Amino acid sequence: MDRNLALELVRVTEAAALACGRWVGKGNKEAADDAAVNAMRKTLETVGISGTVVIGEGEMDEAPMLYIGEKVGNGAHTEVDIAVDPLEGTSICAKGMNGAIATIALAPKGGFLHAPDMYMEKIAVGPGARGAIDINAPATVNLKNVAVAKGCRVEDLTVVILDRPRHDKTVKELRKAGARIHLISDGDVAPAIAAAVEGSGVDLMMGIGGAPEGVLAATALRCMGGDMQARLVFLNQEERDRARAMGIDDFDRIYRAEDLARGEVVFAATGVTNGDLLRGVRYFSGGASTHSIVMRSRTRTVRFIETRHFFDFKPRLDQAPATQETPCPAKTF
Ligand code: VTB
Repeated sequence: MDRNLALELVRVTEAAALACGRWVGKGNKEAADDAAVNAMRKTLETVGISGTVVIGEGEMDEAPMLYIGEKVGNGAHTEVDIAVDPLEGTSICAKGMNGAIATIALAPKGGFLHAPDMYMEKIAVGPGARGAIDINAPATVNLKNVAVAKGCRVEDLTVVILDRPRHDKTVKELRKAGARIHLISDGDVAPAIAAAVEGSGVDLMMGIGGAPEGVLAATALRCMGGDMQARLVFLNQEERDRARAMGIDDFDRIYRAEDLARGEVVFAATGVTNGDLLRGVRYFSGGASTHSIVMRSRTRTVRFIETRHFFDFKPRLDQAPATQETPCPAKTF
């Protein structure tokens, strides 16, 4: 895979972040998502690939852009599969809260786990705790093992977990064990990656989130030598049937990062709002700055890129929105 593709992908996530960056705090998550999707799709047209979206915004009829099966890229001969989340954390963006990112990942054909848009239980750590996690073990045991691997105390560890009723028991257990907890309202891809970044202040990401987000996180962790275990969470028979139709027959299977994202993979993300991993889009007179991460599994080179964009010279990148408010629904599961 051409290594320059990595930088091409940053252009794609930058464009998405700049587009939805204008919607931060405007209370309209659909519009923010639309802006990111359109910008990502447009920029992908310039990238030298023949890509197929395998993880995207949904099925063709429910998502006009970047739907699963959509062909993207300029038609060059490199055939790849694409996973996108043009705005991971739509509610975060709409509320102007921390942790929204624009992200894309690329794998050789067939490299990403093919699963429905459903829940996935995940535990992710950085290279320093590789081999220390076990999704079947109690949270306390994982904490102890990660602490030993990292040469610190459980009290020094920070665990990021989605703030959902389904995690109440785990959160209680983590607190009892003495770990520090960072509850997040949405967006579990960025903290999984942050766990693999020395000095980010995040040691583990765990809990039940989206399966597509799990595949994106796994791609990034493969590029960083981090470790992840995951298991699909089926809520009903329909989900089992859909998964079976996609070739999944072992419903209890534990997936490692290497099973979720196989072969030579590339990952890029740009911050939309500030987070543990990336800073958000910041505007200045005549332009804006973005903060991105881009990496490849082949070399494990991790680049953080700070870019200054000047709208007088790239007017396409700046899209000021009309104002409109849509409430963000409360979480119950
Ligand atoms: C996570 C998170 C997403 O969905 O995967 C979460 O990363 C899981 O679903 O940003 P619930 O919201 O139903 O708990 C998001 O929060 C939104 O897609």
